[in-house]
Amino acid sequence: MSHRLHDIARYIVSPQKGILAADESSPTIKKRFDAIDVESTEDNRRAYRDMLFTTPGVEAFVSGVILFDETIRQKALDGTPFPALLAAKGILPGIKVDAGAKDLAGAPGEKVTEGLDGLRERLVEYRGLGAKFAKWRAVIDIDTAKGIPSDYCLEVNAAALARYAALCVEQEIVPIVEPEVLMDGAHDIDTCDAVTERGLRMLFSALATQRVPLEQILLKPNMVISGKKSPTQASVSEVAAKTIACFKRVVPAAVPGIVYLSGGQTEEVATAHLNEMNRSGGFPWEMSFSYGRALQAAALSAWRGKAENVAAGQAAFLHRARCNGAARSGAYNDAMEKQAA
Ligand code: 5MM
Repeated sequence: MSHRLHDIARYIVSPQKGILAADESSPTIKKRFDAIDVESTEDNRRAYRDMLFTTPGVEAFVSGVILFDETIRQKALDGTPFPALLAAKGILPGIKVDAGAKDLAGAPGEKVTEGLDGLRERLVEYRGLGAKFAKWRAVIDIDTAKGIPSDYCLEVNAAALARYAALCVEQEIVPIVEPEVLMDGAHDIDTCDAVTERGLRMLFSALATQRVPLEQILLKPNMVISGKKSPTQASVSEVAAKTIACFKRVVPAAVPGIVYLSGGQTEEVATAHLNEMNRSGGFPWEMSFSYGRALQAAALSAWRGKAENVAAGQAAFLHRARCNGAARSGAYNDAMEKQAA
């Protein structure tokens, strides 16, 4: 077993720390910038990421950042390549290596993530650029009326995630394995629970078939949560209890850490859920965060593309990172939000 990969995975889930997912692809970052009326130019994208990555003190709560292909090649405003700037702060650079979710043939309404062709060669290049870990995201929708997700969709996505993970391990890069069950629908929390369990069973079976050492990966799942349009919204304690119970049924204890995605939860709710899980305890993995929107939303609106707002954007980002750092040990509370306000 590569102790190096296990050590990197363990480092990423160090106490108080988690991951900033800043790997928005070009269409996604455009959507985020449109919302604050900022044009999505290469320079603006660089300035935004520069603001996040140079936030003083954020390294106390962020152990890794997932970058997009463009960003891993960019330099900070002071000329330092972003991976080197992050590494100097003790933050590991990571890279999104999937090519996005595309329509799945023969399965209307379902997706499969592409990007396996040439992946070995791309991993070699990314390792040379400083990447210590990678990320691949499968997107699973729920539409019970249409029988979605099908076993077919879950199986092909699990197989692709496992092939990606095996290649990462071969190339000495920690794979973050992200099977995301979307929270967009009107389904209740028990439906999310059942789909998440079904998907994870297939995923861990595929990982075993493809000889992926579980000690060397991190799992980045959705929480077990009510669909956004569901009339019944589960409480924080129900989400925490059902998420822990679901993962205990299907995620082997050899996996060093579970780093949740936020998936469209508000910033405070995503923090509260993580906090409640860690407060409850009783599971064998580190439970941490790999949030995109739930770490960036306030920072984006404070920044609005203006250099004079950089300090405000950084303060907003540091605040969210600190709250999630506290949630790693169940120490987050309302007072932290009130103090910052
Ligand atoms: C930051 O968003 C990531 C990239 O999304 P696209 O490939 O669609 O541009 C995304 O994969 C992200 O890493 C995860 O979904 C977690 O982000 P959220 O916002 O759900 O915490």
